[in-house]
Amino acid sequence: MGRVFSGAVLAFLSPLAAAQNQINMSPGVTEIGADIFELHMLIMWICVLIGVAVFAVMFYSIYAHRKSKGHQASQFHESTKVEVAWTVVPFLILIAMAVPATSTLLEVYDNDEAELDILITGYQWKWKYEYLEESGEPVAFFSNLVTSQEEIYNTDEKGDNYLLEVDEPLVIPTNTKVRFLVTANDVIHSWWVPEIAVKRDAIPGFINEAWTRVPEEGIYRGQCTELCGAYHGFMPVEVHAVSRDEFDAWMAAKRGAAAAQTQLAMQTLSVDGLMDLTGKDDG
Ligand SMILES: [Cu+2]
Repeated sequence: MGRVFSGAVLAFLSPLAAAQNQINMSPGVTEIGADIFELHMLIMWICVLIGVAVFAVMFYSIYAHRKSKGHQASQFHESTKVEVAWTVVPFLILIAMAVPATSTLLEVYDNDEAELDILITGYQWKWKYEYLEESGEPVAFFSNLVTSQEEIYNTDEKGDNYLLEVDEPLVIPTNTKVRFLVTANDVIHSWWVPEIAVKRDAIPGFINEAWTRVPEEGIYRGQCTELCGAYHGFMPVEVHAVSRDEFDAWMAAKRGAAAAQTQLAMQTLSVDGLMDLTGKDDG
């Protein structure tokens, strides 16, 4: 019922949609994002209707029953009927709002049966992404802002992705349920990518969960959305959603690079170890 209602309202407002989306939240590209958007519109229109009805009655009463026309204040103190009405009516309205809100929330928090788990850690002021998989070389990397200091401080000409571009984006496969485990290493951050309907606080010592299933390939951008210090505005999120094949190829390349690095580290270690044994590292 909620969907039909908000759908009708949306259709009625469609000529305004373009202008409206400049200030309204975005439904994004995911199914869950569309559900959240519908819920938001439904609740907003219920609030608008209540506001219009209450103010209409109030303004009418003030005008039509004004003292200068000889009206007296009516006495309804301790009226059981009125008291029951103003308790029961809001109660029913709240129940009507709680039903769609709860069903959407249950969907948002349904983190089960994810096909890919990614640990996201907030740092002052960058993000770390770790792909949690049972087998294979672990893949983990930091994602840093790449907007130049020159562009930030010395020019008024800002690029299209000003402060929203990173050196290593998070890569996820499309049409796959991806679960994010969100935490932080220093202070509270928040990982937010509106188009894929994920916004979760990153709190040191806690792991919060979120998930998405992105149907379309594309680049989705977001930001840290919890004031986390001087460079809070300089830790963007960039998510690349790619086809499964492309993702597998990317993962294989990342694993290869990670393996090479591990090998290099082992070699360095063993050389150091040898030097320790022979005592030749003192000079
Ligand atoms: Cu932050």
